Amino acid sequence: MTRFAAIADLLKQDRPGFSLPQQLYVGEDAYHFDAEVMLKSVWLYACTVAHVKNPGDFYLFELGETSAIIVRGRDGEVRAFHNTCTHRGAKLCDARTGHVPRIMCPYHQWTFGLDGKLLAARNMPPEFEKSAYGLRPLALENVGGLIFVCFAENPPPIDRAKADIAEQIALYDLGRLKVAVQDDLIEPANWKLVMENNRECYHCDVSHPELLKSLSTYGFGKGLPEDGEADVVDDAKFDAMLEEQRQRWEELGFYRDLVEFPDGWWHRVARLPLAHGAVSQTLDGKVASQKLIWPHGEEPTSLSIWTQPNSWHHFCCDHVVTFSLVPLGPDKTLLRTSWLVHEDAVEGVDYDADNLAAVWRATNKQDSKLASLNHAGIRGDGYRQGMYSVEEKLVDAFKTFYVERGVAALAAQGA
Ligand code: 3BY
Ligand code: FES
Ligand code: FE
Repeated sequence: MTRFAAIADLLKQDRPGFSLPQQLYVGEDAYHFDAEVMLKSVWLYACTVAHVKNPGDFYLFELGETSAIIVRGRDGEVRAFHNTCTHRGAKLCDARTGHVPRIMCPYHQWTFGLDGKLLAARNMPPEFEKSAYGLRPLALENVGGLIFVCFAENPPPIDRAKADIAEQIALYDLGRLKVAVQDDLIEPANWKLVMENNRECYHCDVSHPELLKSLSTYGFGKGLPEDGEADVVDDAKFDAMLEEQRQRWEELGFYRDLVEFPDGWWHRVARLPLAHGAVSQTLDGKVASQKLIWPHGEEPTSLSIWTQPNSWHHFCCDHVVTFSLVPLGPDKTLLRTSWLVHEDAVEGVDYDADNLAAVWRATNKQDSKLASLNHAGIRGDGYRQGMYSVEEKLVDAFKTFYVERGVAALAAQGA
């Protein structure tokens, strides 16, 4: 009987097209399973290259009790290491981000290079081999500037996702951007409910007035709102408009077909028209930063990427907004949102930080409330697995990914 035998039973109760059994959302064991087993078996989105822009910049990515240091080396490479000293195990970095010339343990000052090599350890016996005590590396992939890490010894393949994502975001050149604003929002809901909420716009009309000024809900089962019209237009009209847009994108050389969670993979990549003629995801639809990051001028479309199981990203012509999520407890989730602008953009001159963040700051708050209500309702005796609408097929895709990877991770553990 493994520690998570009860979880295995719950995973078996999954029904295609329906939400999960209660205890997978609210149970203490499910949280431990997610943080210690399931999420450690897959690639997780941590940050962008702009979060560790210069050699010596580091960024912590933490899941449960495990902490990773993501650090840029002198050679420009971004690497990840366990945030645990190879002497007696002290946590090396406590600060969430920072800049260091090398990594020095606060306990007995063992000192490591930015490439993880042990450089100095005082008074060790003669047989001690420094080369055997470098920091323990973690799998890291730089996907066109988006940094993914995996806590597994044998990470799943990532090549298809790299090909689909890296090529499409190359034009936005994340290496030239800087993090202008970063918000940490702790949501009182299970992380899977925060993710499910992100994967549908069934709730958008009523809850997201700010977001709907620019976001097209097409791709979530609805048409594109047009100026002065109601939010939903018929599919044929939308498809014709999309076709016209696509021809223009193709001529500019940046159109690729929608990539929608290809079999066995975990990413969705979509260029979508913005609504109401907006050129950025802002309150007034205008650019938030005057220094564009996109080579073709103001652009009424955005490129969006959603990855299982913990991220989504929107690329506009003037800024990028990127979201990384980790569970902190059964009913506690950290959503970190970062807004990136051109590295030369000057705050107060080229952009106003509050204006840049306004749409998604409001949207995150609204979604947090919805996810917490979702969690609260599921906790009660009245909850039964509920049927997803046709506008929630991407919720089902997330949930199915969770169940399949959960089952596989349990099987691998038993082996
Ligand atoms: O745009 C997003 O990332 C998600 C998808 C639909 C609703 N939403 C806010
Ligand atoms: Fe790090 Fe001793 S635990 S130097
Ligand atoms: Fe929402």
